[in-house]
Amino acid sequence: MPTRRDFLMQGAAITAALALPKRLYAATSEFQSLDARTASVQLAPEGYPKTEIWGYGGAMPGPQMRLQQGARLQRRFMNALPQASTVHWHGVRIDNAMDGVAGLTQPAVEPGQSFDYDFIAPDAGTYWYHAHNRSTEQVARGLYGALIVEESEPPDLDREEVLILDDWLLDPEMAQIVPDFTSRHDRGHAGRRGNFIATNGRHDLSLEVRQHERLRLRLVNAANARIFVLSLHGMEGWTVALDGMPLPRPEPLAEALILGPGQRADLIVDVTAAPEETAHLVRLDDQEAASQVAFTVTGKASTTLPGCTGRAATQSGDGGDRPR
Ligand SMILES: [Cu+2]
Repeated sequence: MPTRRDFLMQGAAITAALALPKRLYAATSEFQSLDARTASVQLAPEGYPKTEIWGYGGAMPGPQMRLQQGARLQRRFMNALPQASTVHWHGVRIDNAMDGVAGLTQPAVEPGQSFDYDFIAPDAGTYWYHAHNRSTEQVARGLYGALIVEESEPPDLDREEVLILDDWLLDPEMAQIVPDFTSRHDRGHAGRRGNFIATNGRHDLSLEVRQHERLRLRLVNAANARIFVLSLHGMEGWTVALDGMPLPRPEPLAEALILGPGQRADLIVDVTAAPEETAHLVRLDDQEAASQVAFTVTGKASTTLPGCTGRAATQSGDGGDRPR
């Protein structure tokens, strides 16, 4: 007759056997997966067909990655695209082996295959990741996302927003991506310029803010060729970092900010527009101003902001309802 001890031992053995495949699985799945695949998204306004894109996680932009300075990022890239691809971590100082440049630092990852990216992010800042095989096609189809490396002592802000600016070349009837990525005309002119401009995949991105709120706007230009010329309306702002590098001192954004393809800029902005008004990140196209992002002012924040440096956070006493 088995003793209680035998039974327990047997139970332990069974548990161990059951645990074995699970443990093996766990050991190989430490990496979060980052898959690239085709997807349909509503890019053009409602009423138009959905646009077929290529996206990380089937989304555009892909998932926002956020980690602390000095932390480790591990992603298993799984390629479910009809083309070989890689992931490049734009601007991050990492080993060549992890830099994701097909044909230079690694072979392109074939459809159905995977590659493990594993690196430490040494510098805080605004970065982005994107495909780096046939980039003119793959980035234009939507393969990118933001990579935010947070500083250990963040500036005194109410909140931040990551804004990825892009333009898309869509056929005007079916709203599908024009599949000629090597047009001689484009090459001989200003590159592949889109006819449909979006922020975070939305042509009408609108965010709610409060008057006197201080935001960090992390801007990324993910377009192939478009140079964004930007200014602020209803907000006062400073450029505090360019391409992930902090500036020696904040620079007042008095005139236009020019953001070329691949570039990033960190702005700190104070909402000056009054409640019920709308502030804007403004895009200047050939002297014409258009709203790139609308900021609807819904109330007042409870502090006044004396300036970008040395924020004293004095109480304004104007009846703001934000918790202090
Ligand atoms: Cu890049």
